[in-house]
Amino acid sequence: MATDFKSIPLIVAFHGADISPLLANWDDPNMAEDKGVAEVVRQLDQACREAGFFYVISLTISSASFSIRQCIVIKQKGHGIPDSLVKEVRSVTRKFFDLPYEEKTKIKLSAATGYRGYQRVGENITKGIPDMHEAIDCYREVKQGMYGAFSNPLEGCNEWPTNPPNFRHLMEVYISLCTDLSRKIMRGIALALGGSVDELEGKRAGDPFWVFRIIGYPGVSCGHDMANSDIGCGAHTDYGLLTLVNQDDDITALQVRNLSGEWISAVPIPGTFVCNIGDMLKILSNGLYESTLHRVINKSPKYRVCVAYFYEPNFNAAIEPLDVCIENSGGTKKFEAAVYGKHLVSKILTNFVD
Ligand SMILES: O=C(O)CCC(=O)C(=O)O
Repeated sequence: MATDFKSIPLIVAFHGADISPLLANWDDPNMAEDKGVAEVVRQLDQACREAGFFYVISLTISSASFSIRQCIVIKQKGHGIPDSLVKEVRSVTRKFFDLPYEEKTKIKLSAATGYRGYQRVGENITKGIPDMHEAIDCYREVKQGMYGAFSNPLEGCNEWPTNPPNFRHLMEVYISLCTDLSRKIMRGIALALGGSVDELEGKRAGDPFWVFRIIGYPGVSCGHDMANSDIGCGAHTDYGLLTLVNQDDDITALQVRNLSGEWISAVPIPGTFVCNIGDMLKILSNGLYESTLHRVINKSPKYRVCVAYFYEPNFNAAIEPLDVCIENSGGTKKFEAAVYGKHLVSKILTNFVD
């Protein structure tokens, strides 16, 4: 259950002041015994219990401009996602959304494309209300008949634009690095929950699905004819395990709801990802961790870009509370098993205007 947090925690594990112990030891079955890893795990646990949101940093501490006391730092040494790539991903995104509508809609999302591709402003809806954003939605490939009938709506390959020319390659490299980083963070979270280091692998998330949203939010001065609402993305929780948000450095728009119902801004911290946990991790943790409600309101006159990577369980995994989490939360199982792919498809089928 989330608390009345007033800011999003930034993880600072003082063993070299970063999460490099976790990244360096991720494939060591005894990594829990490393002091640096233990400190990162402690901070991940606290952040997931208190807020369900935290920042991880991909820069060296000296180049980051924020107060260390506010945050959780995951500094990456070697295995990380270069800051230049993180920025380039936002830059090509901006170039794509700058194109004329006729160009963008060449890769239009529809039921026939497996809900993959471009959607114009107002086409995505949250709880029935149009969102003031445009986006390209991508999913890990689902081949015909791969998981049975329930996955039919998502069958297909992604719709990539040919303009900007390097778009697809860049995004695919980025997705692969996000998958790698998320897997390592999830090993820390598995330990934080009191499980074994590979608790969230194998039949649960050993073959992780992913969702990828490339999003643009018009600024308030854009005069967009659909801008009859200021809600860029309505209040929602994420569906899977862990989200990595790569947001513009100079616009504060993402807000997270605390226990009292106050909206707390996830103020951009250059060189960081905002991370948050999703519905499947809430179930696995038997509610010890919250998939916290969040929304986006771009009050800036500037166009805002965000690229969100979602690390998910195996598509057909039946996700239910871990025994250790049932024990640690009073002994009662609070959630029935949910098949991740069914949860995802049910959400996608209600996310778009007809
Ligand atoms: O734009 C953002 O900062 C977050 C987007 C988001 O919450 C989502 O796509 O689920």
